[in-house]
Amino acid sequence: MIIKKYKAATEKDAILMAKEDLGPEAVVMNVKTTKRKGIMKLFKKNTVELTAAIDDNVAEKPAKENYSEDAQNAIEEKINSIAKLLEQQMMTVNDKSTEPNDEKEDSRGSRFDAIVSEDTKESVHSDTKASNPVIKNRVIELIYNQLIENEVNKEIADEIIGEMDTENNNLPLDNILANVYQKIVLKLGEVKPLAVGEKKPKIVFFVGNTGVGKTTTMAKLASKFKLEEKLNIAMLSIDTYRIAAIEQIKTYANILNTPMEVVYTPEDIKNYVEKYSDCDLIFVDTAGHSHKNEEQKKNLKEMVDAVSDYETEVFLVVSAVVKYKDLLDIAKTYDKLFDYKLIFTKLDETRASGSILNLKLDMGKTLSYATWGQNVPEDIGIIDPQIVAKSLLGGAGDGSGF
Ligand SMILES: Nc1nc2c(ncn2[C@@H]2O[C@H](COP(=O)(O)OP(=O)(O)O)[C@@H](O)[C@H]2O)c(=O)[nH]1
Ligand SMILES: [Mg+2]
Repeated sequence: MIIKKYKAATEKDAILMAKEDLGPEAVVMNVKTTKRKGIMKLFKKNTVELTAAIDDNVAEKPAKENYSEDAQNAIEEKINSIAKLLEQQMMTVNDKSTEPNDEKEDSRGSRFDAIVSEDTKESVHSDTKASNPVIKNRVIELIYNQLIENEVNKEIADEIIGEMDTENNNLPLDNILANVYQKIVLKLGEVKPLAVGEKKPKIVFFVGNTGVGKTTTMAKLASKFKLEEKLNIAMLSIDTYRIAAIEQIKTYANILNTPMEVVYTPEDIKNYVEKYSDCDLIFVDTAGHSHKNEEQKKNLKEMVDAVSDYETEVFLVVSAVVKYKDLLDIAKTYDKLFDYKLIFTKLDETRASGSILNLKLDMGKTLSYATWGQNVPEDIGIIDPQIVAKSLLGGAGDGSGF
């Protein structure tokens, strides 16, 4: 694993620097903007500090050379928060308090104290007769259990842990944590939010099963792009199965003061896209139906194909609450129709965010947004692989902040 920091005037420049240095496979892990305050604003521009990483297998240079002090500090910070979570885990594990052991110090100088509490440390030491390899395995086992607890598929958890050098007795504990954390971040890959097209208009479809939050998510994004980015937006609805569905989208369109039309046929969608071709984005809400209904799937594909002359983007909206087997089934079904990016909804209703990692790895699709509530437009954000990784290692509370 190579982790490096880059400073530039803009995020784009920093990404370019990282990709030039580490290669195209480099993954952005963190972006920090330093805003100049007061009179300094006049003299110095804001700077962006970007942390990027690349897997050893992909990188050409050995990791150690590139492990800058800065980057190490950044990992330290993150590990501290993960360590706290692990500490809680340790506390609950197998609290067999036996005689305290004299040999408390870890000769390798690892940050064991930061990872486990004094009590647990003693109980683990006495459990294992101060045998360091066992302690390390115990930590790895805890991390593994945590991944499984958060519903990461067993094969994926095995892969993450299996890639680690568990035999190496000299591996400091914080390295183990940093390693797992980085592996997860890299596996989640580059996250791509919605962006305007090269030409106007770009047509953005929201597809997915009934009740997953397509309309709400579309309203959240429409609101952000209209109010924050001041873009021209139109809304179409092909959800003609329910009167209420059209009313719902009409309400949002009214609030946002955007045009809204109901589409019944592929011919309709073509005409409306033509009509609103001066818009930056045309959002299309689709009917919530079962992914097993062949007729509905055919109709949906016809609608998307009808505007294939334009730049289009499809978001598959999936609920994080749905059990993984069904999610995979849904994702595979839509994959046969068109390419898509993934939006996960209802992260506020589940503590387990494993399906984000599972679906990413099983389908190889790009992740984009996560939503964590019914409030429009607040409860939405671009998926942050760091937060997902942290939540998989310990839990990110109510799901907000993804
Ligand atoms: N808790 C929670 N509820 C949500 C979220 N997104 C949408 N909902 C709710 O889920 C229900 C169905 O949403 P809707 O957008 O109509 O789903 P659609 O059928 O896919 O269009 C509504 O009550 C929404 O308020 C979310 O992120 N968290
Ligand atoms: Mg809907």
